[in-house]
Amino acid sequence: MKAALQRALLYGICDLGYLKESQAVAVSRELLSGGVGVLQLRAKGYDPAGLVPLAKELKALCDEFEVPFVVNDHLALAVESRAHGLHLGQDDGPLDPPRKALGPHAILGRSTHSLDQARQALAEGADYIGFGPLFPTPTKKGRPGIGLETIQSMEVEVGSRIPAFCIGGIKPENFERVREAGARRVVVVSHLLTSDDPKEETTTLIQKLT
Ligand code: 3NM
Repeated sequence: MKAALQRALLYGICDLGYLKESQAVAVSRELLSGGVGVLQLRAKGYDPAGLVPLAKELKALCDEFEVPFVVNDHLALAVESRAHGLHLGQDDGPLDPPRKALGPHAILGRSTHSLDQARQALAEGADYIGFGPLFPTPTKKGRPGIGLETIQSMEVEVGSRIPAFCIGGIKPENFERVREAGARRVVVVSHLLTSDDPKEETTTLIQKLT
């Protein structure tokens, strides 16, 4: 799945802050049909033990599309669902334990919030990074936007080595500015999950990234 990760331009998140569990698979299928190149399950505040059946379904769905399935935060859930990868924040510890638990082919991602953190994630062996939030966003409350100024340097130093996905408050209104600032790959959450037609919106955004 690492080759598939390299091809990914738009990273989709099945975020249970926006979707009911009962909608999660159907909406994820739309994102995948529209062309997202990675799918993450994000479920802040949920008991991960209760998410095993959903995670297994999403893993099977991602296999169908040959797209990596990544679990946010919870190593045990990633192991149980045989996810292709795990996404960790700045405070979630080193990458060696999940690497050992998930195996050498697992995809390990790290959230980064500055150029320096992006460099560190590359140095510690992350397979990809998230870089943001570019703009303040209700999806990740309480974080200031880091702006667009450091995207270009981040792309040159880090994005040229591992996939780097800009994230946070990205929507059609600012998409062109984000692209012009140098972003090549993005994560879009609320805009896609609150759209009337997530598949169509996904396709539209991907066209703008190619
Ligand atoms: N992580 P939206 S920003 C999940 O900067 C997440 O690490 C971020 O959602 C980070 O597209 C973010 O709705 C939220 O703004 C992205």
